[in-house]
Amino acid sequence: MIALIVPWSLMTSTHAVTRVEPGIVHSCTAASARGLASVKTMIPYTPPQSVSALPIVDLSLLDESRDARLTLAAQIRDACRNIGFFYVRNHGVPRAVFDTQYALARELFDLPLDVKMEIAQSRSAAKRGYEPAATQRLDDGSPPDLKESFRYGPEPARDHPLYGRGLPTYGPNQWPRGKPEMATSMGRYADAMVSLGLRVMRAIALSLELRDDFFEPYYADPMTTVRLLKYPPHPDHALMNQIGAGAHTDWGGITILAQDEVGGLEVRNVDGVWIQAPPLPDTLIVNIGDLLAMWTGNRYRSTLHRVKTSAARTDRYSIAFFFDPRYDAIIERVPSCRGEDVAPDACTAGAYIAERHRATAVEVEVEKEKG
Ligand SMILES: O=C(O)CCC(=O)C(=O)O
Repeated sequence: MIALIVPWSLMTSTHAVTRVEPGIVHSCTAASARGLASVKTMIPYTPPQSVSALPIVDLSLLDESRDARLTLAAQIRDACRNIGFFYVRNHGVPRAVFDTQYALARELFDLPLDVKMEIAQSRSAAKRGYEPAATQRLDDGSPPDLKESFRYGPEPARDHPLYGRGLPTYGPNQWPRGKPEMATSMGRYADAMVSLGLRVMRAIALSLELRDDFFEPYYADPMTTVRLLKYPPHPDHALMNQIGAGAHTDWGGITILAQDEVGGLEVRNVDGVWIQAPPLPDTLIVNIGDLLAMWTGNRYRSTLHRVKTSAARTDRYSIAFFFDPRYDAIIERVPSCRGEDVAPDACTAGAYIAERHRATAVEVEVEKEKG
């Protein structure tokens, strides 16, 4: 791996992942600055600029010359500061991988409701499984979302210290009965996204004037979720302000989103205007989550977005991949985003994600937990 630039970051050695006792909850406001106050700011805070369309970056530049990598880093830096979203082209994942995954999503969502409810996410402390419509309220000022979803991800080994302790992602997946091939086929998608996620995090590290492998220790054993989403056509019975997915920010490191051709994703720019994020051929959308914003002292924006359901009689499918740091990583400002002024906040990644799950779940009957 090529370490580009960063004489400054090489002078610092404070970015090791801090581990805490598994399961201990750390509040995001309670943690201390741990003696970082004397470090100079490399990347100053600058107010975001208003954009009317999401920028597009070419990820293949990551494998090219030093100048090409610097160009990519600068484009990502601008995108993350201004809107927190960008399209990625030349991401390297073959189209067939997405075709297969969409076909599997259709097959899963087409199952009878009682079969899907056998694998309800409410039965899983690891937050894996099927979520029926109206069981998540991403915008707490609006009615529950119209989408249905299915979450799964790479399964840690059963002797993993965090496995089965009731923590998000560190537990078994739930697969629909009679579909033994689904785990294997969907696993290929997750593998492709993990590889891509690591590449994107390298590009983001460069954009923050850090070594390109800066985030790797945090992602050694990450919280990783693939979420299949199905949005119905906008129903006649929808309540006021009830849409596919209410306005929200994502919670973790980055999200990599594949969407079909229907459209409906909107992102709020700095002027408060909702701009469209339509599907563009052969691209994916990457957006910054709350933890990455925290890592940067909010120089990078974790931006509100929402999904409107279609007025046409069409279902919309999308596949979100949430690539979040390991549960017990303490997230505090990266060296290039520390200032002399304020004590940086810090929190554990897992505690933050667990709290967001709790805060957005609509009250449902919780059956026996599977771990
Ligand atoms: O389906 C989409 O386009 C966005 C999904 C999303 O925002 C989410 O799952 O957090």
